[in-house]
Amino acid sequence: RDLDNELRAALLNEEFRVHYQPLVDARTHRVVAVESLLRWQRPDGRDVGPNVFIPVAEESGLINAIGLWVLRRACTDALPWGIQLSINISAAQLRNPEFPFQLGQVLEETGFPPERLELEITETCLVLDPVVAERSLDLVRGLGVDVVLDDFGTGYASIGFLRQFRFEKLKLDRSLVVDSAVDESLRAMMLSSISMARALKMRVTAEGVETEAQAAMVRSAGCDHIQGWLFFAPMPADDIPQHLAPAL
Ligand code: G
Ligand code: G
Ligand code: MN
Ligand code: NA
Repeated sequence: RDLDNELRAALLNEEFRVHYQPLVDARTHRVVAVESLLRWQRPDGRDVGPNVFIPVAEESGLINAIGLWVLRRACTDALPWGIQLSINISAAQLRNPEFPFQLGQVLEETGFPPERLELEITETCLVLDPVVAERSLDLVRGLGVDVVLDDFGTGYASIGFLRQFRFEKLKLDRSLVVDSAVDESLRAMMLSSISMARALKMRVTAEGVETEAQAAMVRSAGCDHIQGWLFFAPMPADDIPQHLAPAL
């Protein structure tokens, strides 16, 4: 309750920031996309992580207002960068029948090209209310926006699930990447996940890559994109342009 009131105030007082973590092409190491990651610094100077405050905002429904703010901020910041923008979306947002229309409005307002936008969702978004979720995703795709399954390898996502929702992209969770580098049988599972994704025409990102060995492994496994501290940590918007390839 207290935290929820603080979050309401934080939104009004503009205490939220959006940071961006670059994703690189697995072969060329060029920056091809950024993922937006929400940050909150309280007036007392303490940073509170999204793992702490997002669940609270989901519980109260405030996530809808916060999420809309993130969409506007991220589309505005990333417009001149000319690369893909990936934004995390909560289950509560996807269940909000207004969401696809709000998204359409933000695209129109900001002029952000829909084909450069990707929404990251987790399987819990979809299993709670698959009928509503599927309808929202259809509307989102109707706008020209891609859908990414985040945190793959931590839950229960099955072949049937992947066939049903037809994600454009899959993000292999950090735990799968890290453990595969040291465990042969897990590596075999990761390789077959990637083959399966390819068969379903999905692109694959490996998350949480921190070492050269992990990067080499996920590249040879066939991942398209790599995200992780080995290349870049999340950073403020102002720091992104210096990492982009010069326009031709
Ligand atoms: O960047 P960090 O490791 O602190 O992020 C922690 C978690 O918070 C991640 O699971 C990420 O998906 C989630 N998260 C970060 N930003 C947002 C956001 O804008 N909206 C939602 N719904 N989740 C976010
Ligand atoms: O759940 P989601 O995949 O949206 O969140 C990604 C989270 O992982 C973010 O909080 C981000 O800050 C964090 N992250 C990104 N790269 C690395 C990394 O190389 N190592 C670790 N430990 N965390 C990372
Ligand atoms: Mn994510
Ligand atoms: Na993840």
